Amino acid sequence: MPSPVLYGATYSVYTRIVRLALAEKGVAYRLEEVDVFAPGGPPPAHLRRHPFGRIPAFEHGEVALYEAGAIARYVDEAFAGPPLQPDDAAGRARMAQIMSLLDAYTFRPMVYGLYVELIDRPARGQATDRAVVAQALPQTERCLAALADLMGAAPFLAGPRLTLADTHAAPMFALLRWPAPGAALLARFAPLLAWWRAMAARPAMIATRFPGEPAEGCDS
Ligand SMILES: N[C@@H](CCC(=O)N[C@@H](CS)C(=O)NCC(=O)O)C(=O)O
Repeated sequence: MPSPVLYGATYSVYTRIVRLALAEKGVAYRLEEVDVFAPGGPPPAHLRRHPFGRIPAFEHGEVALYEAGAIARYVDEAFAGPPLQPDDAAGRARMAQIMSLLDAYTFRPMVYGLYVELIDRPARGQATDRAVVAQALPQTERCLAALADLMGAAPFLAGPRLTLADTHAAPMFALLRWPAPGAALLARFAPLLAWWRAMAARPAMIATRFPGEPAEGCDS
């Protein structure tokens, strides 16, 4: 079987989610860059892989997938390496709950509401929409409170060991702590901050940093 191919971009949160799962499993793969934000829209070849024109998409032999959570589960189950899902039904359900919470409630305020408005738009010479930021801050805080509650005293989001919940969350947190208001919000949740720092120090996270992403703490 040939090595898997991941179609995505180094700036993409959802591409990084899959890259983290591949790296934590120790799976060699090829990243084929696809720019879905190109002026003409996603390339036609990519629309055949992903009918919604998003990234990532994934191929491994005959297996072709899109949707990061599904790809990450496939990577965990199809390859050798440390298991990235809990052994028990309750643990797997908790992991899936956190991944769903991140997709449904967290990604938009954390990434578009804070990172894009406060870092990305100014870097492009565009004005920050303060109303969007003002709305995103309490929405993000609610997500952090829910995650901290679900995490309890465990070192990882879904229990005692690293799971796909952690690899799903970490790229979003990398963008959250980039603008100062995001970092300040995260600092109010001590267990989540400790989790983030441990995640940021993992070789898989360091190897997949977003372009221009500031290093965390002392690892630079
Ligand atoms: N539900 C998708 C979300 C993927 C997604 O939104 N990817 C972003 C990049 S991180 C994208 O392709 N955005 C292009 C667009 O919004 O047009 C998944 O889980 O893979």
